[in-house]
Amino acid sequence: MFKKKDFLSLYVIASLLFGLKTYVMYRFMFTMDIENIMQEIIIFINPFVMAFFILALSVWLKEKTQPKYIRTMMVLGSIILYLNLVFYRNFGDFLTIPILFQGSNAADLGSSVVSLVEWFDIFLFLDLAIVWYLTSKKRDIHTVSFRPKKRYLVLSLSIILLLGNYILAEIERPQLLQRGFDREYLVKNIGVFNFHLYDVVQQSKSKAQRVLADGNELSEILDYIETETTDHTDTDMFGVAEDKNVIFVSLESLQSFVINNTLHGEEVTPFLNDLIEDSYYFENFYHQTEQGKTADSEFIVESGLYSLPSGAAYFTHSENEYQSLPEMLTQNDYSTSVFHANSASFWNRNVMYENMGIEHFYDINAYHVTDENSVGWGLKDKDFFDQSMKYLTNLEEPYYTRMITLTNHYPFTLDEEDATLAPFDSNSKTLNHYFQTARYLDESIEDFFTSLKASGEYEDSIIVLMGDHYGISDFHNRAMATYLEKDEITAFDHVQLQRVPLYIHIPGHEGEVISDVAGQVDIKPTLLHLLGIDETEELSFGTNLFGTREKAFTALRDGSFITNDVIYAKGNYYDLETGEITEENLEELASIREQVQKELGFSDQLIYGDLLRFHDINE
Ligand code: GP9
Ligand code: MN
Repeated sequence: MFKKKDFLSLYVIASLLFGLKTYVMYRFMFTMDIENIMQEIIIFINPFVMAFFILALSVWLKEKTQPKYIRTMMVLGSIILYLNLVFYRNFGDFLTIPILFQGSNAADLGSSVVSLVEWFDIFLFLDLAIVWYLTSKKRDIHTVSFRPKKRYLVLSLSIILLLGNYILAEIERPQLLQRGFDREYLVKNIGVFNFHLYDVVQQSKSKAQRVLADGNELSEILDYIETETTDHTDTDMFGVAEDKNVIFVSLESLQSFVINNTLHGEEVTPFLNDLIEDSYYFENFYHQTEQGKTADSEFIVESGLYSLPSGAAYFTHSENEYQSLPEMLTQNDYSTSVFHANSASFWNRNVMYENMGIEHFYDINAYHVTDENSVGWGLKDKDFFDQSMKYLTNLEEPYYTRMITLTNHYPFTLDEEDATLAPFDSNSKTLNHYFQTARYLDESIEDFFTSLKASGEYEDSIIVLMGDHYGISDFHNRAMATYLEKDEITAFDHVQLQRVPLYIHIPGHEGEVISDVAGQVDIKPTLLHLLGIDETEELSFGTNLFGTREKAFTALRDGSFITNDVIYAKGNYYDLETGEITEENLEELASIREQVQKELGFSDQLIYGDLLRFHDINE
C-alpha cells in the first residue's frame, strides 16, 4: 500500500534529518550519563520517534500547506533544542517553564550567553537549510496526498512508535513520570519535547494545588516538624550572640573543595583557611539549592523550607505566607537589609524581599558602578564591600544584613590585574578560571574583615559566611577529576562536591571544626538559637546545629542524602569512608530514604498549597 516514493516524502526526510540532529545533540553535546545499553537504545530511538510523530501530522494537511507546517515545526523544535543547549552549557540542566518566565533574568544573563555559544553551533541548523532548499525548488515531488485510510495508518504508526518509546523508558526507569526528580533521567528517556510537556502539566498541577488546599494538610506537617526536625535541648550556645548584629555573607558559587586546597602549590583561599582557626566551621555542610541558585539559597536560609524541585520559589511563590527569619528578627527589634549590586528585579528579589520582611535593599542604585570597577556580572566584590561600608556603619542596630557577592560567578572572568593566582590547566576554561575568582573572593573577604575591624563594626557583630551553591557543574567533570587526581567523578563524588563552606564567626569565640553533616535549612534555627530567640517555635525543616544533631540526614533537593556514615545517590548507598557501594543496613537506610522523600514532599506541599496562610505564625 505504500510506494517507494512515499519514503522519500518531505515529512519522512525532515523527520530523519531533525531526528538525526536531535540525536547528535543528545549524545554528543548534552553530556548526559549513559549508564547502559538500554539507555543507549532509547536515546537513539526517541529523537526519530518524536520527530516523526510531529512531522507526520502533516499528511493531514493540504499539499500546499505541508511544507509550511514542516518548516514551522522544525524551526520551533530547533529553537527549543538550542535554548536548552545554551542553558545546559551553563547549568548542566534543562529549561523549565518557570525558568522561561523569569524573562527579566534573560537580559542580565547577556554576557554569559555569548560565552555559551560556539561557532560550530551553526551546523545545528543544517537540517533547516536542507529542508528549505527541498521545499523551495521541488515542492510538488516531496509533499504527499494520502487517502484517509493511509493517513490513519501513518498516525497509528507514529503513535505505536511513541508508545514503544514510553514502554522502553518505563522498563528502564520504573515510575519515571511519578518520580520525576531528576530532569536528566526524564530527558534521557522521553526526550526534551516530552519533558517540556511533562513540565507544563506539573506546573499547572501545582497552581491547582494552591486553589485546592484548605489547611487540613497542615497539622500532619506541623507534627512532623515538631517531632522530627525540632531539637529541644538547651545548649550553652543559646543566646551567645544576643543583640549582636548579624552580617551574613553569601559567597557566590564557592564550593568547599577549594578550602584548604592548593593550586600550583599555593593555597587557593588563604584567608578563609586561616579563618577556620577562630570560627565555627562546618566542613560537611551542603547546599540544597536547585534551579533558583542564589535565590534558592536565600529562600532556604530565610524560610527554613527546601527549594522547589523546579523553578525558583522566589518567582513562582513570591506571594506566599512564610515564617521568615528576617520577620522573626524584626519582631525582636532588629533592622533587616540586603546588599547586592545587581538590579532589584533580578530573581524577583524586590518583590520577594518585601514579602520576606527585608526592610531595605541596597541594590545596584546604591553603588557607583563604572567600567573600571566592574567585571563579568557587575561590580567587583572588593569595590562592593568597600562601597557598602558607608551604609553598613549607618544601619540601625542591632541589624541583620545579607551581603551577596558576585565576582566568583560563571564564567569566572577577572581582569588581569586582579588575578593573583595562575589559572589551572585543563580542558575546562571554566574550572581553570574558577580558582582565580575564588582567590579574588577570598581577598575581598579579607579586606572586608579589615574594614569591619577598622570601623568598630566587628566587635558588635557575628559574621556568617556561606557558599550559596555549586559553581562547577557536572559538565566539567573531566577537568574536575584531573584537579582532584581521580579517575572519574562518580555519583558519590558528585554529592560530596555539593559541599559549600559555612563559617559562623563570633568575635571572642575560639570556634571549632564541626564535622556533622548539615545543610542550608539548618541555618534559620541555628541563628535564632545563637541570638537567644527560642528556635523551637520556629517552623522549618532545619535543626539547630549546636544541638544534639539527632536528625539522621541532610537531604539534597534531588532526593540524594548524606548521613554521618553513607551517601545515597542515584539509587546506591556509598560508604562515606571508602566511597564504595555498601549493602549494609539496607533496611534502615531505606527508611531514611523514605523519610527524605516525605520531608521534601511536605516542604513542597507547604509551598505549593501556600499552607502557612492557614497558620497563625505568631501564635
Ligand atoms: C544575581 C546573583 C547571581 O543577582 O545573585 O545569581 P545566580 O546566577 O548565582 O543565581
Ligand atoms: Mn549564586
